[in-house]
Amino acid sequence: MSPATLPQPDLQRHFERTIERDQRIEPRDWLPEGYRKTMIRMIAQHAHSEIIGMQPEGNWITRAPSLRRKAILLAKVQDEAGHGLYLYSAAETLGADRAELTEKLISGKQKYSSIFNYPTLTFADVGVIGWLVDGAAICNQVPLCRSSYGPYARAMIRICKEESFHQRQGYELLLTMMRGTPRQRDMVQESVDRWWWPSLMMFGPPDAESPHTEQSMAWKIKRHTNDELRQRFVDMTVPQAEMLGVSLPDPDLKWNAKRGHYDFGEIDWSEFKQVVSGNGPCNAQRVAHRRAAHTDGAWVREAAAAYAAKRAGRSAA
Ligand code: FAQ
Repeated sequence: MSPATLPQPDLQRHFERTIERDQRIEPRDWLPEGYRKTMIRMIAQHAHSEIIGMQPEGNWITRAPSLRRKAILLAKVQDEAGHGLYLYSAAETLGADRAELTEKLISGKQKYSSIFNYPTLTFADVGVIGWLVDGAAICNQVPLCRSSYGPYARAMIRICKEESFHQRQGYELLLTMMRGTPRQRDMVQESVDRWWWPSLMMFGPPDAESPHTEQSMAWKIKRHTNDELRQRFVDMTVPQAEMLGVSLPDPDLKWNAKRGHYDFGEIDWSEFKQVVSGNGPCNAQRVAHRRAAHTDGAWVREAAAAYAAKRAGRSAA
């Protein structure tokens, strides 16, 4: 009997066995409603983050200090659009409608990453986003290449390869600035001071306050908890900061030989809650910009739909 024709309890067992054996759940497989909802929420939030995430860096495209930096930045921002598109497609395999997901983003009903609600005040922010924000994204997303939902895991492989390039371009930009004038070095340090704590918040609330982690770990959607990944990011980043010659703005940051990890200070979770609930420095601006772009692009969607209908009519004839 093929899995598709099994009775309900057997379908549930088949789903659980697929997870236990570390095999992938594919779009045509039966899956519990909770799993579908969780995957759509997580993939949509991720897609929205990539799309909204184009704005902070996009702010510097016209003012990049050289043609080379402009070309690199343009390519990076275009990659982010591409990531958004793969991810919306992955959400569609679960029955989500892309137009509805966009509607939820621009009406504030669905979240995107807190990090993109902070302003990019100097060109050093472009480097620091590459180093810290893409660095945190990689740390979070490499394990998601083994996520149990096939289309998401496969999208993540390509996304991670591109994020690694993004991270290196950011680090290279900062290394160049750190070899420059004292003013350039100060600019890098000031930017690191602003982005460090928000980068740690990207991993989500502490495990004890994360409503979804336990179930998502059981379903092997998430492979590590928020706190595990945050610790991994800190451990990975401290030596990179030393190499760069910048300090991280945390007086409690120190190596703990007993734990084999860096200890770090308390994150300001009240700031995180404010940003996630729409009251960060740029939330209103980011969503308004996305809403305006969506409205301005209506004619393109209409033209594309009319063209597709015409072609479909022609091939039917
Ligand atoms: N910001 O129970 P948990 C990027 C929400 S892509 C806003 O821990 P979960 C690339 C969470 O959705 C960055 N909301 O949830 C780039 C949930 O909301 P709900 C995005 C957050 O899902 C780089 C509630 O809090 N990456 O950066 C945040 O198990 C440079 C409770 O949280 C992904 O989306 C947050 N930081 O774990 C682009 C990766 N954290 O719906 C441009 C995939 C949590 O219950 C430039 N996602 N929330 O009200 C994940 O790994 C997970 O969804 C987590 C959250 C870890 C983000």
